[in-house]
Amino acid sequence: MLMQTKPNLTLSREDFPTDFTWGVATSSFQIEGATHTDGRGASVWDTFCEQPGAIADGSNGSIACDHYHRYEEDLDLMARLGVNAYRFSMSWPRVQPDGRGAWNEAGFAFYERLIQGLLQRGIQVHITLNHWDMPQALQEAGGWANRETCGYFVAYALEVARRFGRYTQSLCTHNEPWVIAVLGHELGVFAPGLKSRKTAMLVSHHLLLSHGMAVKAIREAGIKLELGIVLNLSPIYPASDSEADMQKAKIDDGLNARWYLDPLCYGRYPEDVLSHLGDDAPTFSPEDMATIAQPMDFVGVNYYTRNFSSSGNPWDVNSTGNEVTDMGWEVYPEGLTELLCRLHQEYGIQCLRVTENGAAFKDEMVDGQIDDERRESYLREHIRATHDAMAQGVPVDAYFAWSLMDNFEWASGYEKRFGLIHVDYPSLKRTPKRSAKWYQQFLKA
Ligand code: GCO
Repeated sequence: MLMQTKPNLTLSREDFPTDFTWGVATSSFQIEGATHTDGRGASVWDTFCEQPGAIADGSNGSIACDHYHRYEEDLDLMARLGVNAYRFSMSWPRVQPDGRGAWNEAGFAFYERLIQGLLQRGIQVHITLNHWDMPQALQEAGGWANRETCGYFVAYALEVARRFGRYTQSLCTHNEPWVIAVLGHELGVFAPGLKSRKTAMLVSHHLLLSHGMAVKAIREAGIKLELGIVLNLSPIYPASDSEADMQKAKIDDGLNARWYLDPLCYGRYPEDVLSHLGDDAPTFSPEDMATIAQPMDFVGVNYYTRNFSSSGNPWDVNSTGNEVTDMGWEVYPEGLTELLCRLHQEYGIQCLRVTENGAAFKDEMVDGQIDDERRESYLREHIRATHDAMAQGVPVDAYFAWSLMDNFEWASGYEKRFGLIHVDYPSLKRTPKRSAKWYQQFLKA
């Protein structure tokens, strides 16, 4: 179906292929709560939240949205939205408290209830195995900096695929390896809070390697389901046309995007980044690189904004005058179109999914309603940007809004709200916002 761009006209669901997947996304640590319930082990984020000053509002994930107990209500909310897919993550320490050895049947039973609830409502199951909350017990044995963790991850991935593969549309190995490596191990602003670029780059290698090992193992086990990875990709632009800024933008793009896309798609690290890293580059073998480059059924893209690089400040957001969200991220839907086109043209990716897209804005409840027009507009503009890429022949087959509901926004705690559905803390009352009603209407049409 050749799709035509529809400049300035309101897009409707009919402007997309009938089999296009429309979903919402969440992650385990951000919504489940019940961190000490039914045998769940500690994750690195439970430990990180206890570090003084780590979380802006001093909160943690012990309750979050209490999705662990309220999942039926949340499933009904998804069904009322009219989505046909739900992207969520499995808490590794909930099903394997130590990250190796014994499985926790009560943990698997929760995900069984959740998955059956989705299927009963005609909602596709899209699971992420690692959305950052790896078992603390493994961290104490070196975590992702320890190559043995790759093997433990494969055992976990195989167990999940064996138990749930028949019900699952797609299985993503890692959500945003760059965030785990750089924010978690170089800048230390995310769990586990380490500050070593050399460690961060070794972690990124082990995340990519464990991805390839898991994909290979699941395929060799003959378990049929779509396998892929999810990357956070922000197109990076030079803050000016000076040579210094152009060079900075190139290496920042290298560190954020090409360091992951080149091995996954071409089986090699980018030479310019390797030389930029020098002794901080990880050691790796040709066998490692061949393992990483397992063919994938999809690549998920989490898109929020673009970034600018200036030789002075590597993450300087250029003052473009465009609207910014409550995270300080510029609203730039064109960046999503450019990114999707690049991924198809430069990397030949044959199945792309927008696995996260959304915005935090300060929500105000007035007479029991939240009139989040800016979030509605953000979603509408980025759905259009997705359509614009598809009209240029880019193979995108899904869009997941981030997020189903307000939740624990990592180091920002509960201060930043991304949900289509408002969560009142601590009553935990769910209230669909204007954006949820818009998405519902869009999906009904
Ligand atoms: C990410 C994570 C989400 C975040 C969302 C807003 O992409 O960073 O997958 O867990 O909450 O992106 O920052």
